[in-house]
Amino acid sequence: MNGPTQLDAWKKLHREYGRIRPLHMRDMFATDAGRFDRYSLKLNDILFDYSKNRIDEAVREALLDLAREADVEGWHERMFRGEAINHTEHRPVLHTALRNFSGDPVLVDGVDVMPEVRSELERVRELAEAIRSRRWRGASNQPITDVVNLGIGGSHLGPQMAVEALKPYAIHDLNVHFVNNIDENQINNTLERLVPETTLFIIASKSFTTQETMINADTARQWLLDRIGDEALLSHHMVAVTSNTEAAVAYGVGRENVFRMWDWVGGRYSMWSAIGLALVIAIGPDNFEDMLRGAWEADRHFREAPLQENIPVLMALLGVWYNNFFGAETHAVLPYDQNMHRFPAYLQQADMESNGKGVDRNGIPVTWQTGPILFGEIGNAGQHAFYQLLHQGTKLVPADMLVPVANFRCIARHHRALMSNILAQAEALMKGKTEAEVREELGAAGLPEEEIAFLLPYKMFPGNRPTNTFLFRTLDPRTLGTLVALYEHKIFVQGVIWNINSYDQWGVELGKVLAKGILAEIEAGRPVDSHDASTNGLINYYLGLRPKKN
Ligand code: G6Q
Repeated sequence: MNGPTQLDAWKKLHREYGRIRPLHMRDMFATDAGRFDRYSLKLNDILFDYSKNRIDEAVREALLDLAREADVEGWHERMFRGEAINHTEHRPVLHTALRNFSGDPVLVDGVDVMPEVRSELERVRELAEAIRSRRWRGASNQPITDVVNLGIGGSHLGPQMAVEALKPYAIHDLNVHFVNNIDENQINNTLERLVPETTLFIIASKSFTTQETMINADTARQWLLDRIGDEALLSHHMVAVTSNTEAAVAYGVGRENVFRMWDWVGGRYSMWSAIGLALVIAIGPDNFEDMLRGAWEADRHFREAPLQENIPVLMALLGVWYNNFFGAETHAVLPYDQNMHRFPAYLQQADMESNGKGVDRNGIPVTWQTGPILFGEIGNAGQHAFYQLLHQGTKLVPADMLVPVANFRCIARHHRALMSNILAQAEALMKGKTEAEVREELGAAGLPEEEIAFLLPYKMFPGNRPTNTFLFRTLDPRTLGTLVALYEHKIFVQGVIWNINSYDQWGVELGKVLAKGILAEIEAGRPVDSHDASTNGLINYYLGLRPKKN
């Protein structure tokens, strides 16, 4: 494909956009009682309502044509079959193999990777059970009470998001911490609450070279040594997850405590692998397996459901509709569940690192918009912060709202109020508030006509702001797995339509390389003039002020 703008469906969508733009969803609902039934789908315990979108049958058909013409189905088969669709790194993209319960082989270079996947999962299970059952003992024969995941990006965000989301499923006498940042505050704040003899570090790094993770690992290692003294005992307190086994062993991690990753799993798609070790320890192997099963069910749905009933395909197409035709720059993810508070951050990486690309699969700069700016926050908190802009600002911000029907420890009064909030917000964003409604409201409140006329423009809401609602029974491991996998596939479908490679991340490299050079200059400690004036100025200012002992 040369680019989506050449496709017939794209041109048709332009015409459809001109037709639908003046229409208001409020009227579409008023004239069509079947809209909810027609534009909502179910997958297991998840209801996906996409009826509050600026679409009708003709738009949906044109969007589905776009998916057909971009060969979305051909591409997902290529992915599932293990073709090297990450063409700039010459790699297959097979996070789906990590949750493949079908019994079918998954071939990479002609070799079935499933036996390895299963045996690694079994090793993860054994380690997690040893720690959870207190069989695993630290240097002074005490059980582990605290597990610290040292990792960043894809080796951090997924497990952390899921540990938070699945808190009700975690055991209580074991704390799981995450240290991703290189600033000394985070590791200091974490370590000062812990005891070396009862702490286990997971060095989670696919490459085992990432600066942030390795500096944190060094600090953790020294902290252990200062107390435990004997290097040989470190193996009781450090395990690693990496595709660079030899580097981990050379670092001092016992070979039997190095868990494997594969280069066909991208970092931001790796929470299903041993990178999820901290999560497995927290919620237990059976719950982790339920999460994998939930993801597998989403994989099957993505692969088998016809396009018009395919949730990730529809999520993707709606995103393209607003991104490329309405000119929306952003997409908001608004979970109404405090345990999902890291979900937007997780998706931010999954989406923006995957589809934040400006060059197409042929190496040519794109002339169409690619991935949106994704942001989000817990819904209720957002309502009292940035929803003002969603309702009355000048930007169109399509949003996903996610809410469980019940919580693990449900307090009915809380939950009823929560539900009323999400439903009211989605309705208000869709309907808005007309002049007549404002007049009536202010009149009923007894305001004089002059005051009503003054307040009118401020109190009106344009509405017509699209939302998808995900309503699920409860946030259990299976549902979380399904939700995350749906988003993964949505990202993939958008990448296919935009004709970009969603699985490389060259944009992350430049800063890393420059930081290395600047670190050397900082360590040398002499004034520099090798950069632009601003960078020179900042480095020299820092060198002049930094504490001399550092
Ligand atoms: C994800 C990216 C990136 C990566 C981190 C950590 O897709 O590749 O976020 O996960 O840079 O890398 P390591 O796991 O190699 O430390």
